Amino acid sequence: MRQKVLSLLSSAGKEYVSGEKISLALGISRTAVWKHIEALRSEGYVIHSVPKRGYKLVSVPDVLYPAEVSQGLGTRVLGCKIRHYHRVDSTNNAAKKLAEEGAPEGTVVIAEQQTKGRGRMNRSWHSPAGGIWMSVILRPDVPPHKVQGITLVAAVAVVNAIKKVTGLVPLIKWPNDIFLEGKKICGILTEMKGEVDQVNYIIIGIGLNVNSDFRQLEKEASGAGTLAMYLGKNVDRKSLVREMLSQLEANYFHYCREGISSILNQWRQNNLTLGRNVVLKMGEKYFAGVAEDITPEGGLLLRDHQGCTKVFYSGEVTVTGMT
Ligand code: BT5
Repeated sequence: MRQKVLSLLSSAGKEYVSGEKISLALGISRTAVWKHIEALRSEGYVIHSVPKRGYKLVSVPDVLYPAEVSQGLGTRVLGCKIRHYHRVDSTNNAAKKLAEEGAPEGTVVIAEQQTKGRGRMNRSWHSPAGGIWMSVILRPDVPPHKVQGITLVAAVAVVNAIKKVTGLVPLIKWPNDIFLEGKKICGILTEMKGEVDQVNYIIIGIGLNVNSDFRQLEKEASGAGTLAMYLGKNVDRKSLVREMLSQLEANYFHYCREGISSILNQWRQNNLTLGRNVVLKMGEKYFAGVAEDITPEGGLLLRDHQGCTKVFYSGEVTVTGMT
């Protein structure tokens, strides 16, 4: 109901809407209207009220509330349900719990802050206010060895969304880090539950540094950057979330229908790894060579200095120079 009160106020634009009109439109008492207005105010919405004229929505908070994200969201499936937290341990954990309880494909979890954000191999992911910490539940009909491909789908979607909303041009470092001018601005953590031959669900966790205080962020995660730091101003996080969900939905359904080849091409066009001399660290071992290509399964094809090629499915890549 609070959502409906909000929609009425926001569709009135700069006009006042009387309490009576809201109560008639929604079939609730004037006292109930007032209670919803107070609840909205406590969430950060600024609503002016003038006797005999009613209420006017003056400003909305910079919080990724489901009602705000959904407004103008052009997707069919992704974001069909959005769960929002001011603070949560990890949106991937929260999404996993929802997936276990049967949440449908496209369910999204968003948090303003994470207290135990995770990267790969249980590394920590620093998640202060001002970023986008979001997880999406997918239930694709693919075998488990194809899941890494969906990480590529997500990386391409995030890059396209950042380009469209900010004009900045980020690049992907294999397997799933997104960089701007040498700084890591985004990481993607894909987790899955499945049987030997079938995926039960996938959680795509996206951590994007948007407007957080970058000096503070750098202290916690050296080499990190934010979009605002490059743009010189804050970015509208709601538009960015909406664009990421639309791009992800389009790429994901394309991938399910047509396979990975066009996504791979987009990945190749937007990466900073291929064609470079790299060192790949896997556990305690190091492999040096030229990053030649990405495989349809998301593996990195490395040619060592003796000319032998090998495909790697995990590891840390450091770019050491041009070939
Ligand atoms: C990643 O791991 O890059 C994947 C990060 C995924 C985070 C999202 S947020 C929403 C969802 N919920 C979660 O709990 N996780 C996902 P990895 O490649 O392992 O990189 C981790 C490393 O990045 C750390 O060891 C730090 O060096 C660095 N790092 C930590 N926080 C960072 C930040 N905010 N920005 C840039 N780098 C960071």
